[in-house]
Amino acid sequence: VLGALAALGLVVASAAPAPAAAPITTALYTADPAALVVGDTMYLYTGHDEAPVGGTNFVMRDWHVFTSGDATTWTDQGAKLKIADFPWAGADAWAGEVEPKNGKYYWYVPVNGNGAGWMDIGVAVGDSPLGPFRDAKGGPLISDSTPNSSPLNIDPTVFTDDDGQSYIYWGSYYGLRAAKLKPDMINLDGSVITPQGVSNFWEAPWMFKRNGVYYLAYAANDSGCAASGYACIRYATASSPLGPWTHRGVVLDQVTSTTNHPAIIEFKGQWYMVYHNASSPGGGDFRRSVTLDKLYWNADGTMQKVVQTTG
Ligand code: FUB
Repeated sequence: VLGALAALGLVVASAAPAPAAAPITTALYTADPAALVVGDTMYLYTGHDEAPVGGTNFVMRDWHVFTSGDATTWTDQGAKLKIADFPWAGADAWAGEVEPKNGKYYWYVPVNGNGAGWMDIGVAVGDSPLGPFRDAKGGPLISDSTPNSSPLNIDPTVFTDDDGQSYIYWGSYYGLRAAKLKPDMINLDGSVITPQGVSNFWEAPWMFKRNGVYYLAYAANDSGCAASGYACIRYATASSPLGPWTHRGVVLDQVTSTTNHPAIIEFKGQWYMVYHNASSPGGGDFRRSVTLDKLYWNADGTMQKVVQTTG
């Protein structure tokens, strides 16, 4: 109604400034958030961009953990995991995610395994959300030698259903893959599948469940939602954890960085879209910053498009 009145010139829009789209930190560049709520705390597990100004490639050597009690003020708990924690890996600390299970916390991360292929997925384990974390397996959980794992083994998202079964999704370059995890969380259980119905998947899957419905958000880079070279966040729903999926639309438009990477989570009764952009001072495609905005639901279980706070 207010919008209609404003269109008729009958109300003047409030002059109150929108709250700034504050990055979780300006002390370092962060990317690829994964969110986890434990008790009264939200944990963000992020990548760490260290490319120089003007850099044209990712320089990522470790992952940080940030904590907050109000989703506004964040504390950097430090680099809780680094490439050197995986003796078999050599570079590229890309987008990971932490999953609690069995009283432990499993941190799944893509790394350049220095093997025959390019990227592998490893897993570290710790006894608390802040670790300390150690390599749980002594080698990759997923590598180029895993059947059907091609084209690119990055961006793992792990989801545990109400019956205790855990699933891992991963992939990039239009290749999405999924598999069950064994109860030990460090081995795949059964065959790798290619989930069906995930339109325009590019990378960065994030899976969760709400009101009995499975949700898969992911980065897409088609011209229907993003300029050339950029990504938006699309999502799909399913009635079972391995699909088939039904595409539901765009939940986050493109941002100021070419890449984007979603984490969608409820914290203290409010849902959030956690993502990254290049909007911090000195930022860029390889000097990204994690930020978050509120996410709202429609009555039919679809997500409203997130309004990016621009400050
Ligand atoms: O940060 C490196 C890569 O860029 C991630 O793995 C992708 O999700 C994209 O954000």
